Amino acid sequence: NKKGFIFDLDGVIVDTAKYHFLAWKKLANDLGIDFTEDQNEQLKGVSRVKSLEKILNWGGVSISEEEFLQLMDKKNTDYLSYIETMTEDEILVDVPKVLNLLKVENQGLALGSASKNARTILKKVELFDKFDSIVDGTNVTKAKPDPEVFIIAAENLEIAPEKCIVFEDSIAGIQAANAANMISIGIGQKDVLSEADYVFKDFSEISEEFITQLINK
Ligand code: B16
Ligand code: MG
Repeated sequence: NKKGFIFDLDGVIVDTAKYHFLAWKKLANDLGIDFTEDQNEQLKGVSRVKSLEKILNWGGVSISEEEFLQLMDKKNTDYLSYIETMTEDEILVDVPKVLNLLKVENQGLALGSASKNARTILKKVELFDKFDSIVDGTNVTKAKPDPEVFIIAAENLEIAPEKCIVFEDSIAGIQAANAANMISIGIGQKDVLSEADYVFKDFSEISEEFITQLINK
């Protein structure tokens, strides 16, 4: 009884949102645009291009295509300087426990992230070798809520979408999982992730029994 378990990265495995926040805030402020934690929330699961478009929109600022590309580059260089300092201490609570359990149970394990830096981050926190397949922002053409990222992950695992389970912290990601016909598990707040099949605050709330039930479903 083999299922595919697909994990989002930012907000599920590690909290890189705080580094995205610092880098986007610096960029926005340099352009004279305010940037709040609340706005950062709205960028979760959203691609780099879409994020910059949103920030410019909020500030009512328009720039040339060339400057747009330069700013994206600058943001990423700044973001990577934070990633550089990451260690396995930054893996979110009980993630290794769940990954190890799934491994022991011989389940398919994949990463499904919008980030183009996913592989770098997984290496920093020493989880790169845990996944049978890694699908990230460099492998997709359509961003979440489009299901592409999760569909490719299922294909790579050679497991039908209906037999896949997705862990996601963003609304767009839950919508993508639902559109892919997969079981969606929200990691975060129930009121925010109301479209998910199940919601847990974090992995410490997910019991071994629950995982076993998912495997045997
Ligand atoms: P990058 P996820 C997403 O990661 C982040 O939630 C989102 O805030 C970010 O803009 C996006 O990756 C792109 O990241 O600039 O590194 O390519 O949650 O899909 O793992
Ligand atoms: Mg996320």
